[in-house]
Amino acid sequence: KTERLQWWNDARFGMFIHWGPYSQLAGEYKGERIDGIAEWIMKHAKIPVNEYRELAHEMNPIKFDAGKWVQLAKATGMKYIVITAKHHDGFAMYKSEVSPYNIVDWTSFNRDPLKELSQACAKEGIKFCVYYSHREDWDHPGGYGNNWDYDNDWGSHLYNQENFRKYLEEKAKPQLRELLTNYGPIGLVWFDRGMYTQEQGFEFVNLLHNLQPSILVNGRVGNYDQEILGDYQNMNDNGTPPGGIEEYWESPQTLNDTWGFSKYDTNWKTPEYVIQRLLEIVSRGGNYLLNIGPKGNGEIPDATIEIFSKVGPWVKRNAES
Ligand code: FUL
Repeated sequence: KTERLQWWNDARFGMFIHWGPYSQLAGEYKGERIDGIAEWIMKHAKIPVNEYRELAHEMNPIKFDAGKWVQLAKATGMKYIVITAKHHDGFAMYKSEVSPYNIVDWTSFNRDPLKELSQACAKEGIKFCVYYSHREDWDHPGGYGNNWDYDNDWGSHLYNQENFRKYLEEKAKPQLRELLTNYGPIGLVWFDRGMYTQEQGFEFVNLLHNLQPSILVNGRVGNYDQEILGDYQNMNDNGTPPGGIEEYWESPQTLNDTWGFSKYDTNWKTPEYVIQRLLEIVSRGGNYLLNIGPKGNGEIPDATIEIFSKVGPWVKRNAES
């Protein structure tokens, strides 16, 4: 384990990227501002699944430039990139044979952004990693959270073990197999929101290790009430622990108040704030996974570039060996 974790432990600073059809909605639905984290807009605005599917057809990120994204990470001193291959909305941001609900088959974009990013990362010496929402899937009938009875809480009371198993076997696992087969070596897979049972979590860890033995798995793969599965521990969203902890750990944080792009969220952190977090986290032995939310058209918000352009030189001067 220590050996597998070496690159990650040396890295300290990574770029998280939340990007999907929600980015294009940008915190607005039918002309109305929708509050809350923008990648959750489907839930927050109660968008019916068919309507969300229609909206997803429109995604066409013609300004997407993998080279630029990876350059930005590199210039900011980040050593790995974790991009949403599939978030809770169930939409795959890569060419998938498992379901046509993916950026290549569902939109007119006709390019596979993950392929381009993985290649740009390989070229620049940045570790390419993917986020995959393994439990939550609001599009598949068996996925967690897929309860369109919006007047009720959409939580686990409607969870049906049989349908969920179907979702795991016919979507989540096959998609991870694709990701681990078609994109070269992947540094780590970032799972989210835990699993029902520890056994189900193990199934994912094993699947990954069979395909790429040196891959890392983040700390949100298993059942949250049990011992942490995966290679390291994740802090809560935007959370730093009060003191150092013994285990390897990583703090996912975002640059404003949302992960996916929202045109309404301009509550940007300052470069000083980012540098302070970096110092705080690194001095306590952790990794800082800092999120950006590119726009639906593939552009990175100016404010993000501006902040990173101040952080990068500081990191280069003071923190990189
Ligand atoms: C959370 C997710 O529900 C958010 O949308 C985001 O991806 C964050 C990093 O993790 O649990």
